[in-house]
Amino acid sequence: MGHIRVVRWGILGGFCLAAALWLTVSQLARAQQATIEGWFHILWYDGPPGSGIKGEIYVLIDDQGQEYRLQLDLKLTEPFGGVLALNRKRVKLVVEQTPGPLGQQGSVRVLSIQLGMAGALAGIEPISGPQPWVNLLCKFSDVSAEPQPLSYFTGLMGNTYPGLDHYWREVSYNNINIVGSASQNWKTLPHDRAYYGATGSGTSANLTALFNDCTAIHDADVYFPNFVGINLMFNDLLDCCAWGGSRTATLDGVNKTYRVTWEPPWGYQNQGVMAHEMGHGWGWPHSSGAYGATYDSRWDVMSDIWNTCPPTDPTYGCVGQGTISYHKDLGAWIPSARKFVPTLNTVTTIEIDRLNQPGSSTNYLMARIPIPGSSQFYTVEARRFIGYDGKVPAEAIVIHHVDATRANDAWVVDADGNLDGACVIPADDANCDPDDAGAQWMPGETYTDAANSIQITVNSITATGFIVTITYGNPPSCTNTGAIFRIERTTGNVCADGSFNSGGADVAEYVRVSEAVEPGDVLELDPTKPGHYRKARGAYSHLVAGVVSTQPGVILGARGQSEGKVLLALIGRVPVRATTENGPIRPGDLLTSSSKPGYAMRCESAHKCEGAIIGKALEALDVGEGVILMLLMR
Ligand SMILES: [Ca+2]
Ligand SMILES: [Ca+2]
Ligand SMILES: [Ca+2]
Repeated sequence: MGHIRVVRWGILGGFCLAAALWLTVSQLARAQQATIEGWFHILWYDGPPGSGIKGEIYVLIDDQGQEYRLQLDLKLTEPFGGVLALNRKRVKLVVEQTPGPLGQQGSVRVLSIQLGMAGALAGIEPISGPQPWVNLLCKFSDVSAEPQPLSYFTGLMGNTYPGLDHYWREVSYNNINIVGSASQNWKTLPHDRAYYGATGSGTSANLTALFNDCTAIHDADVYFPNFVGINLMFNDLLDCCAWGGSRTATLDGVNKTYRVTWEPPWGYQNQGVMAHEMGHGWGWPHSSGAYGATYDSRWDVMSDIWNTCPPTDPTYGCVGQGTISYHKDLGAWIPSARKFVPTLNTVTTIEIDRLNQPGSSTNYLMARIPIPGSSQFYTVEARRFIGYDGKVPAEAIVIHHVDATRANDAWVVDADGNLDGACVIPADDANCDPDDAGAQWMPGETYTDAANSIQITVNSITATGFIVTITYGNPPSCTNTGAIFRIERTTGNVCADGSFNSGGADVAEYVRVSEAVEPGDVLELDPTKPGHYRKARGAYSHLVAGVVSTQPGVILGARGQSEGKVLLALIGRVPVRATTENGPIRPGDLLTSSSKPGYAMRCESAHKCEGAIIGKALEALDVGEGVILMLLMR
């Protein structure tokens, strides 16, 4: 165990002076706070099948190769855009020592972060071209087993299914390959498992010592700067886990940040684990459902490998599925022309092609929908059974909610789940399964984020993808699409550039009645039954509302049950029952209610029937009762 060396906080005038100012760990206890400087790395650890063990740790590697395991509140990383943005960057940290050791190096708690010069390898960066990795096979001095021969490792990196060169070419759309990768045969480490903290549990493995010694015993045969990544393959268990991430080191006289994985036998004996750990090497985090679990999403090689596994490959065990569009986009493998980003206040229907082995060279591969007023966004992608996606849970549209300020950036959006980050069973808002029907967005289904005015509707399945309509913000209805007649799927709006032409003569609305009525009856509000109408009763009724329609041209309020309702004419021409009890009716006479229920009569002056006018007579009625045409008025 190396002692913790720190620089007294506040004294440091320049990094070049640091060597003279190192203090020992005992002095740190008195100094309380200290500043350390070096390269910030995220290291992800993954337990064997069924263990559910997972997580990530944050380390700082200083220029002497010393590793500090950091206790880091992710809130401190928010100003930088989240912890991924700091990965592999030069940082200066104000820290304080915490009482107990965490891992073999002890632990320091981060109080503040200062981002230094740009990293040698960005945490998030485009990845393209050949990405050669070297496999170093290292035996503990007290374990003689060689779980696989050298030829196995050569095949694992190969370009036939399910070799990792084949895998990464397919998943990256040929943006990358691992041509130039090499494997170095078994050599024996200078120490036994206990020395390296390889206890088979916890996070006790001394990753620094394992890295230093495994690279040292192969140093004579390998020129490390030729490689982007190093897979450290051990012949027995480490601690709980396989590890993936990165490390800054000076090898062959060159200081460089390498993508690194630390593998127990069950790691390299499953292609999917290697794909997952190399994904961490690219800088990708885990993805998951919104339930605080990590290995629950079968949509992503960076989540659940084991449940998509069967049947296993006879040689290479569990074979990984593809990865999600968020991660492919981090690698800049999705051209901007194939990434749909909606404009605020629009409705757009697009075709999204399947994410693995796309069937078209021009369709969208993903939609990225920013959540207004935040750095969060949704991704929308199409998953189909093909190639490495052959065992995803379903052929469906899959939506992720991405927040780079949390540990698992991307969470599956699950209709029968929630977004509160916890699995609470039993609870009607959380079934804790991000692979089921709730997470599979099928034709006819719509995801709605009402708070952010975002709606994603799956319209149909195509030969190689899905048609999806994305409503973003509050689009004006009937936006000009160029079509002269259209029905908007998401809103139900009917839009036409021409006029509406109908055979009917009035506009009517469905209303409830409290008694039987006939077309032509004059109706009034029923004061004894709120929300209902009845035949108008009494002359000059101020409750009059209209006339029961005979043949309406436009009907309002047609949604829902029409039982117990009649059509009340509101505007236009309509036949009405009338009586001459207030004198003969002439065309142009104002009409109001009469003493006979449901009948209209002449109104002798507008003043007298103010508030009680139904309309204007269009036909005459000389004597008695009859039906005449009337123009509705208010
Ligand atoms: Ca060398
Ligand atoms: Ca679910
Ligand atoms: Ca569904």
